[in-house]
Amino acid sequence: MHIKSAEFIVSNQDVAKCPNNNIPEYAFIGRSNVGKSSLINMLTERKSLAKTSGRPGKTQLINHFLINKNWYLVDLPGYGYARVSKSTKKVFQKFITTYFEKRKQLVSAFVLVDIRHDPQPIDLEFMQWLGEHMIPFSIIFTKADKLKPKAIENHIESYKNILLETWEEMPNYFITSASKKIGRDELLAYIDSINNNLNKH
Ligand SMILES: Nc1nc2c(ncn2[C@@H]2O[C@H](COP(=O)(O)OP(=O)(O)O)[C@@H](O)[C@H]2O)c(=O)[nH]1
Ligand SMILES: [Mg+2]
Repeated sequence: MHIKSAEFIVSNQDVAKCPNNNIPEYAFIGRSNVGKSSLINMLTERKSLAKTSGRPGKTQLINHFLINKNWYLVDLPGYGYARVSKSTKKVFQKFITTYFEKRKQLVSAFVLVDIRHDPQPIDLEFMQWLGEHMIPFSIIFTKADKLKPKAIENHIESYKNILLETWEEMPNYFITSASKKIGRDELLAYIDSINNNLNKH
């Protein structure tokens, strides 16, 4: 997919105020600092469409970007657990879960995880939550330039083994690097193929 245009449309915390039309959308989410802004800028070939920064947890907004005037790239805030008073129950921030529960235009989520790290409970729990809510997702491993090919292979293998303890099969995944532009073509082709299928129906 060639990116002809990438426009910022709107930011807000209220799912009800997200664009009200039938354009398919793809949501990017992960812990702060995972490389989400960098990946979005790499995909769209825009230097600062999504602001990158070393300061975690700054963005707490749902950001809609319109790509090629035919799909939305949605930049979600880094997730964390919400504090629920008098309870040790772990729940994700309300506006993130509300977004996924309510957003009919959502085609698929992309859950970003740093390829250097072992599976983190919060990432696994979030994937579990998506699964329970029947929300399709792919995993995007970020910062692949930080590891050698063999280490990437080993890491994916052990990640797979842990996921297979709860999943029947390994979710779809992509290996990416924003700095080396790895995985860009694969990811865009994947989104393109889904969009083309949607148009057929
Ligand atoms: N080596 C390397 N560093 C990256 C990559 N992507 C992001 N980073 C760095 O990771 C930090 C967090 O990136 P950012 O995109 O702001 O993460 P976000 O908080 O998830 O939006 C920054 O210091 C980036 O320069 C990558 O592909 N390779
Ligand atoms: Mg960011």
